Amino acid sequence: MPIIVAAIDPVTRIEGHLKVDIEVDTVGGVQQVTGVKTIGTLFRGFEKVLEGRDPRDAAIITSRICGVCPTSHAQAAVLALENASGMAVPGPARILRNLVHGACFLESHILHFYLLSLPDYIQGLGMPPWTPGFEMDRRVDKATTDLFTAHYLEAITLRRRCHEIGAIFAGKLPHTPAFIAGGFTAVPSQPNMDLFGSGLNEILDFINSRYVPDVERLCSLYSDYFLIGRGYGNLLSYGAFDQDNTATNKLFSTGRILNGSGAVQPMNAASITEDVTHSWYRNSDNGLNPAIGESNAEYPKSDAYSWLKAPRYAGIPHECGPLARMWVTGDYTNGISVMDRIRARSYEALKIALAMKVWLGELLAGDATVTHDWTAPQNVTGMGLTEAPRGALGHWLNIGSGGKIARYQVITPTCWTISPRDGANQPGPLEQALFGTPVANVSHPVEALRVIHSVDPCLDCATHVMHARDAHHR
Ligand code: NFE
Repeated sequence: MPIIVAAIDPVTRIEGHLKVDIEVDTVGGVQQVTGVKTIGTLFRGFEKVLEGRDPRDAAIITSRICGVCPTSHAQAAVLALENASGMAVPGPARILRNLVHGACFLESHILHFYLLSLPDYIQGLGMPPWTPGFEMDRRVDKATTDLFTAHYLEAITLRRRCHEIGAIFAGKLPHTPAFIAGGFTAVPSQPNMDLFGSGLNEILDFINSRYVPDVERLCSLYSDYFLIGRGYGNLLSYGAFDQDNTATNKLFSTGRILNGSGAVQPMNAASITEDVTHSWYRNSDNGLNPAIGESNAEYPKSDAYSWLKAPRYAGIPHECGPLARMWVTGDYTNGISVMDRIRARSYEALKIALAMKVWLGELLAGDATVTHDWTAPQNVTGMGLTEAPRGALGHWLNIGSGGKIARYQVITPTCWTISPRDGANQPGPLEQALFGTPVANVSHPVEALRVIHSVDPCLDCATHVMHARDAHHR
């Protein structure tokens, strides 16, 4: 049978602009994905925007990279500044950051399951955004569909509650101004802590009574998806949510898993490089560690097909995200697949919400020791590693002799997971996960879409700016 080529362009129900080209052929009697390219269609350019600016602007500006994980960018930026000056933040600042950052994770995970993934499986309401959609194997009966749909509508309110409780301390969400180098801008008060606590209880109740049971329902209806979309099985976590001021006791551990098994491997940021062989960046900047990284666009460029670079750890592709975090931390080791990613994300939401209750209990009303003064050091480098809802997030910066940003590099989770091929011709993690995915109807490749959505792509985080005169997808 000839190879059939399909483009999912744009992939909908993600953040940002992603195109996925797939080739489908019949192998061993099964029609399946035999070739794939994941294509980031926009240039991000925030690195260039930051050059020459006051380092304290970094948290405010990089938050604008994305509306879904802005708090994670603020956190990575202030960590990079504090790392550059060798500063630790006061305990209450660490807790307040955790609470706001946690609220961001809960909002994003609820969004992912109900609004972005669920329409790949159930009929829903006969109206946009449920229609138009791919034809698919509907396995959910009417009563269960009605239940899912009712919870979908509740999820919209609960997402708002997540932003509301975060904004109690953050001032506003998304794009909080409260994360500053040296600490946090708000002092907790008893009424604010009570308000946060009651909102958090409401969200925790939704996670316990709706989100986790709904995920289990979907897992049992589509249990074949525990065997689809595995990929390399290489998992990466930078770790996040400091539980004390040691910087080693984190809710999510730091480390890596290779090929889905074995002991947790160390993670040393010196082993991270960005390959640009198949990316629209200058080949002369190939393979740099982000501490000395460059983002110089080169378009057109032969053999290039994405605006995402290809981050590699010791040359090896890794996926990141909730499954990686939960695995490295020892909380989830069932498997690596579409359904495992969805299930680990829901368990992670529960773990974070419960941890937030503990952190809230550690705050003292009126404790005003929330920040230290931060003055820009000169001729230093800094690195801020944290986790965003979609996985490992890193900011690297150099501060020059004038106390201004001389260099800035961002590697987002989506850059890891949705990277293109590298110089060794190794596919990116999502590309690898798509190989072998069975596709029943190539005009409606919903099976591929389920694999894509399981990693929750955010191309906003990965790529950004388009030229108005030249804005078509490639
Ligand atoms: Ni735009 Fe983001 C997260 C970051 S993904 S959502 O989570 O950083 O690359």
